[in-house]
Amino acid sequence: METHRTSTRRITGIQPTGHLQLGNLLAAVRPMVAGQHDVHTLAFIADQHALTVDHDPARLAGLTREAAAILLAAGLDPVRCVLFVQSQVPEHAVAHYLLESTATFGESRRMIQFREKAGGQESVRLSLLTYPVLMAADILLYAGVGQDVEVPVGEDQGQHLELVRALGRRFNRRYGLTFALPRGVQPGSGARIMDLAEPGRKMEKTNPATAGVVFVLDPPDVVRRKILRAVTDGDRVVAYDPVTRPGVSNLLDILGCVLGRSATGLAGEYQTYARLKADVADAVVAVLEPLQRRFADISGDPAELARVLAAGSERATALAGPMLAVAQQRMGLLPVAHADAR
Ligand code: AQP
Repeated sequence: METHRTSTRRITGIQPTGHLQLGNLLAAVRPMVAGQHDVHTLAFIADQHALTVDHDPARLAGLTREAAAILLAAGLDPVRCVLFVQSQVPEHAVAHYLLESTATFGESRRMIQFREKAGGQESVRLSLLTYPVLMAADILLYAGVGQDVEVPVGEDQGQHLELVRALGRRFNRRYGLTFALPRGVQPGSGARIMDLAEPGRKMEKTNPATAGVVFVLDPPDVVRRKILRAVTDGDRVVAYDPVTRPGVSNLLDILGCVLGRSATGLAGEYQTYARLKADVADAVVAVLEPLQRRFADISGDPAELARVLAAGSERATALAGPMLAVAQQRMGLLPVAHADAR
């Protein structure tokens, strides 16, 4: 049995909607790896969340394996942590239905991300509306009474976490105390990595304009080129101010995240944008190159990767199964029966 400094559980999901990018790595994956000795870490590839928009099935399967291999290559220890693929633990989908029967249409429709992604389109998948409820299932299945559960959330996920807490609270009130309410925590340094070509928007794996997105598996020369061409501004003084100087501040944030230093402190050390960009490129390549070598080894052995994920889903099922059974029984559903049971 692995021991950790605290009994806290930390739950993080990564959606395989595209190739993982630098923002995912610096703000989600690296802090997860750094914290794995302190807290019980549950990390899953949220492949069902990627079904909420039109997708190519073969690509989704490939991106799911790729994301898992990147987590391992970044240093996630699958013995110390529970690493699994969401759809391989069917308890998530079953608990999703139970919680859908707790949630209301009105509160799901009010989610900002739904309004943004649905954006007035006629044909929107129902799962896009209900995916924050699946997120509630992803978390509450591991949040038994008395359990301390934390969820790293970026600022755009805050509203979803509030919904998770509201549904847990409502379930407890209606059916009896069943779930602990999770806490939201700031992931890593809290820095939001912005697009290098459009520093007014977040770096995103699904952005079709890839010039400003550094993908974790981009070759080093591509990484350098994207960083050296990052949009800054006409002001020649290196200073940290994300509001008025988003481009240069983003470069300082990236460097700060990689080196574990404050972006403001780093600003004082640079006289020119060229020097800053060169150092950011070197620092990012120094993180990505060894990760990419480990990734090549891991993805070169798909049978072993499948075995690691199968072991992870067994461990997740051992935690989620009893929790689901309690929730079902509290709602008045009969326990799963076996014909040969006497
Ligand atoms: N640019 C970013 N800066 C800081 N953190 C980021 N995250 C994502 N982009 C940035 C964090 O990465 C974690 C996993 O994200 P996700 O896969 O669940 O989905 P996301 O937040 O929607 O990530 P993307 O890359 O922006 O994907 P798409 O394009 O699908 O929307 C989360 O902790 C997230 O905050």
